[in-house]
Amino acid sequence: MKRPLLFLFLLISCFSAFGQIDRKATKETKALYANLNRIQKQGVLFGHQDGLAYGLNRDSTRWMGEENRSDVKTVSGEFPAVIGWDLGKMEFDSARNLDGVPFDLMKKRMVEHCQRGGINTVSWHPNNPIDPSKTTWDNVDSTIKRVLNDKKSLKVYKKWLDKAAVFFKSLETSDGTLVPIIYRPYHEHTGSWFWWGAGHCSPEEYKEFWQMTVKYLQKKKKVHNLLIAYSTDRFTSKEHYLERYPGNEWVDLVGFDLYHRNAPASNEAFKADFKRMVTTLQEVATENNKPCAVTEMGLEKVSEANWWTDIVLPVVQDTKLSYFLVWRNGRPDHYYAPFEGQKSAVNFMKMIESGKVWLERKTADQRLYQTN
Ligand code: BMA
Repeated sequence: MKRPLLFLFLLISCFSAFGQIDRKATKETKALYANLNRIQKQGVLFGHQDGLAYGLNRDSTRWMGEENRSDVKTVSGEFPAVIGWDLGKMEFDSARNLDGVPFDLMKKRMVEHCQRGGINTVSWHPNNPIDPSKTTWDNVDSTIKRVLNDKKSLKVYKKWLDKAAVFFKSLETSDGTLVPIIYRPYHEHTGSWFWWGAGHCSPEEYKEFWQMTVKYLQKKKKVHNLLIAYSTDRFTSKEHYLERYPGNEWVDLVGFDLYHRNAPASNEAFKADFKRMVTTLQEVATENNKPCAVTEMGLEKVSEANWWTDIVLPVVQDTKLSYFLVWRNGRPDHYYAPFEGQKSAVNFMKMIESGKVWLERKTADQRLYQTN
């Protein structure tokens, strides 16, 4: 290769290695991607699923839809840095998602959160496109294969994607700027509890389905405010983690989901597993030039009073992780973040006071949507 050509080639590969996959992404989406890379190792952002939509009161009754409220804010004085949302039931034009969050409210809170400088991430637990009466958890075998090969099912599936595309493109701030979203499709696929899980499709089918989906949203529907996140469930090795990886041109951020169950008996085993998986994830992130995150985690009812500083902080601090997100405060027997009076609330603040885990203020200071 001639010198100038070689230089051009190196320049292009350098840009493609560090840029996000959608070349046409909005300025703010590109900035978010660049800033996620820039702030690596400065701090890990704290995230909470549905954290701006509902939660629990001191007496464990539920609240929903209040302005300016989040359980983390009641405990700490600030909102979480990252908020997770789910599109489940959007496929049926339902007014509320699968966990009862009105889509109108979701949209409003997403925009507000972005305007304050926080990050929104979206998952989707859709019903089954082969038989829409079956939920995400109904394990209809070979769904992906059938969607890919059957025109009618593909049409149903694309109609669902159309709805998500309309939603993503409607997320606008008051000055008309699109809200960047970390979109995390077909998660926990190393497990088999969802129709896209490992037991129901081959690695090749999963990859093809992923690529078709991302291509449809970005190229056909021209959704340009997405960073695409790949997130497995538990994995045993780097090879296992990458078995269904669709490729660097189809993924912006790498992550995994991992829940802590059976505490306290499992505390040490969980910590060791969590550490091992974070280490592997960082290797994958470094080798593929991607930011990384723990896209879902938690201990139900945060039943260990010192969970945050004994188990979480030692593993997440001083890593490349962009964020970790705990699951929703859905019911008195199903919650993952502290709320007023909850037994881990004091310890949660201790984690925040370490300065290693950031809530919204420190995150907003980084001006993630601006090019620095
Ligand atoms: C699960 C539980 C369910 C919920 C689902 C999707 O972990 O929280 O109650 O419907 O996630 O958000």
